[in-house]
Amino acid sequence: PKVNYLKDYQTPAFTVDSVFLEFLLQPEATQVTNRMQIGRLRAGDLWLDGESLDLLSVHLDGEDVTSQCRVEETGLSLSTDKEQFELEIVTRINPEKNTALEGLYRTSGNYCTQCEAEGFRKITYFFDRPDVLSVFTTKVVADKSQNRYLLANGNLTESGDLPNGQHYAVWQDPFKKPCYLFALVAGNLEKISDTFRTQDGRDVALEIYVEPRNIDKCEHAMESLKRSMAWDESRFGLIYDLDIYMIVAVDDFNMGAMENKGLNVFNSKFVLAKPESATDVDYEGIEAVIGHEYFHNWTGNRVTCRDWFQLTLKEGLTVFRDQEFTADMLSPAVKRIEDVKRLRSNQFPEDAGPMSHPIQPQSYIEMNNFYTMTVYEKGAEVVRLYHTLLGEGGFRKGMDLYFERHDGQAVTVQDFRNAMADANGVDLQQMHNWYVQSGTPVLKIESEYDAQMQTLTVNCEQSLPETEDFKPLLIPIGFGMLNSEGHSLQLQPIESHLQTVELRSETNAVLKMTKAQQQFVFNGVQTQPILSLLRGFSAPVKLSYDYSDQELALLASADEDSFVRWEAMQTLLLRTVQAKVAALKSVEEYAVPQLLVDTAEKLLLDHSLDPALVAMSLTLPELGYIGEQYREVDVDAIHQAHNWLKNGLAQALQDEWRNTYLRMQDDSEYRYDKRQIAERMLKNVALAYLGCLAQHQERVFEQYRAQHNMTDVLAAMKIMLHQGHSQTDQALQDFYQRWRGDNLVIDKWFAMQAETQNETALEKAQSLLSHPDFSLTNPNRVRSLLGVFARLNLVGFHRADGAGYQMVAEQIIKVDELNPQIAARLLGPFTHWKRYDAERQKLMRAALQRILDRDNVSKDVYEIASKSLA
Ligand code: B3K
Ligand code: ZN
Repeated sequence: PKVNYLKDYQTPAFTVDSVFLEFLLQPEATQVTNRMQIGRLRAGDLWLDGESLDLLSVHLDGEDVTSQCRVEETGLSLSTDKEQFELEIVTRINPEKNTALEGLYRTSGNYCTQCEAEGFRKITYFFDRPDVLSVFTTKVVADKSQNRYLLANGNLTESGDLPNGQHYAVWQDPFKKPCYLFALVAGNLEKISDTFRTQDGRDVALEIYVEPRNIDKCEHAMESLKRSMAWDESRFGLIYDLDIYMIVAVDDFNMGAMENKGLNVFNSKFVLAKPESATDVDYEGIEAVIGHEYFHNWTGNRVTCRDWFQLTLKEGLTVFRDQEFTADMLSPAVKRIEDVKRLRSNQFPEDAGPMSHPIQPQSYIEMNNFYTMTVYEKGAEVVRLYHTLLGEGGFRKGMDLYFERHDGQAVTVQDFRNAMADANGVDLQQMHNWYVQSGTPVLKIESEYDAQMQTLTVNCEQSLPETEDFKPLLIPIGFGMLNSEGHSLQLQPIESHLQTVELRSETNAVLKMTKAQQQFVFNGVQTQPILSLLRGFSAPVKLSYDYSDQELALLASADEDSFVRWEAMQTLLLRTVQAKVAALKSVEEYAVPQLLVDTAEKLLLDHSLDPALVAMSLTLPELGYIGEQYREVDVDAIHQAHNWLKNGLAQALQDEWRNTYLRMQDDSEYRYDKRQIAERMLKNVALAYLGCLAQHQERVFEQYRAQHNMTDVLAAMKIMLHQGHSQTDQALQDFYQRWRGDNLVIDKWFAMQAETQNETALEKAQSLLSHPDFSLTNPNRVRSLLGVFARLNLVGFHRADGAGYQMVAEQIIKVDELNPQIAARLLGPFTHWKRYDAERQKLMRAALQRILDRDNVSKDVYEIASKSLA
């Protein structure tokens, strides 16, 4: 397959000043007429991208030139030397047979589209690249009884009935856009409506379209949309631009959602919610994704990407914006920790594996493979660096200048950086190194205290382990010092360091590291201090600093930065698991350290703390994250040590867990608010520990039976499954009967079973494959069973005999025939084969080879499998 390189970028040879599209919708034979007004910028033939299209006719300024076109598998070319012309192309496509869910497809009998990244070429021949921007008019014609609503981008300008039970609608989008933002939806949906009054006094119609059975689950999405619009106005001064904003929820969708101009299409998982059927995590996800897609209207749509290598320009920035939105809606401290966890357990491994790439990749075979944690989440961390370095005011100035310069354009990450730099009169050239180097930087810190001079010297060293010729990064290091009582010390950098140490308050600083090695010195330090490092997780790096357990215990209970407190407690827990893993391999005895128990107890007894922070601090690190700490992952030992520590803490703090559980009980009606979420979180962490103890089993089942809300129900179910409680099967059956027919809840039913790690995990997953509700064509269902099993069920997937690998590989091959994007995603866990023992390596490689060695392997799967084996 062909490799695309950033270095080969060329500006477009033609402009499309306007395009008129007409769709005659038929499930198996939709006719698309595409009339473009084209202008020439450079000499040469005309090349239009197109895939899997039936070409019916081509007219150039009214003349039939169909027979002069050269049609290839990936597009069509035509010789002409005209400067300005009209080209009309008629093609036929089959939405019903489109199981790849890219281009125009059917879901539950409705029509919808997904064009990003390069799906528009499956609808018609076009310049399918983000730097060709055009004004779109879309006419949709369809059977009226089957398609009550006909939707496309922009404003509705005309509609009416036609003979033979047909009707039509014409939509006009006044804003120039690339074709990846095109959307069309038709079907028998129902909608809820609302309005939003903008800062400048315009009323925008808001509409959410869903399948009729879901109409009672849209309210939270609508409220989230209004909050997003208000937030973007107040935080960034960004106002919505069309008269209408539509969201459509569909059950079959490859990702979370899509920011098509004025007509977002969503995976129903990120729209539908009611307390009985959605968890706090679902509610937060909906608010975040609704926000994310809405924020794209400015960062992505009004200012778009020049080419796909710039993807992080819109995604990193928009993720940063949605993170800030959620932080403002809920709790900044909690949100920051959630994001760090996500980054570490998903992006760090990607950065360390065979698919490792910089946030600005330099080449791709299939662009869809680069919608990654690196481009999104690490990209957002890099945007956060500007924010940390420039401050909220400086960042805002940069954003303002970015829009002033580039509204209506397709630009690059350099353009963004230049706006940030110019608006603040600073040099940000060094930030470039974050865009072009892959891998997670290691930040090694050592400190020296001189009691005589009362100085503290902080020695910092950065490196990128896998990169030769590494170029130093600009790393802001959040910093503070504590005395042995846990009080913050005043910070006095020495005179010559005033440039590189930026004081944010008397006790809080940012050390600006620009060199491979750098020293920061503080005066007037009267006692040996305890360092608080990387406050707020101020950069996406791995910190190495030799803390004693006592220092960590102190930070966990006293630091002023909640990230550092959480991190210190997590490190203590991690160290304990690691010590147990080592002990399991020797004859040594090892007991849960008293210091750990005492620190945990302190947190549980300090009622002034945010319950969410206590809950997150006392949750054991995930198995995957623990595995990350080892060169060779011993799945069984880690699993065993993890369970051992959980049981140990359950025993040691029995009374505190019970008291906490009771203290966090709340029988009032479910609300999605900060306090309730935090209390449920801590309550369910306490219940998970209690669930380890036989005498508290009944409590878990009680919580299930109460059916108070899905957060509590699901927490109880997972504990029962994990502990193998005697009521588990009864609860599973009851859960299924209650919710059969509600796809999103049945997804949870599959996922919680797929996740449960025990000796029969694989057999369980296998039996679920033949459950009547399992389907290989629905991405959510595939992810719930196969995605969860391969990614989270380490015990089942990595079974020593290779049966786990074999089962997943077989399914990936089947999925690849239907939906290559989803198949490629499922490969993720296989790509980390180097981290396992020799025998497992062999088995994992064999599975990859089998997936790769097929005549009809998709380029999506080919790219990932071949790079992993190389
Ligand atoms: N921009 C889309 C993702 C498109 C993925 C294409 N395979 C959703 C988002 O990031 O908002
Ligand atoms: Zn996005």
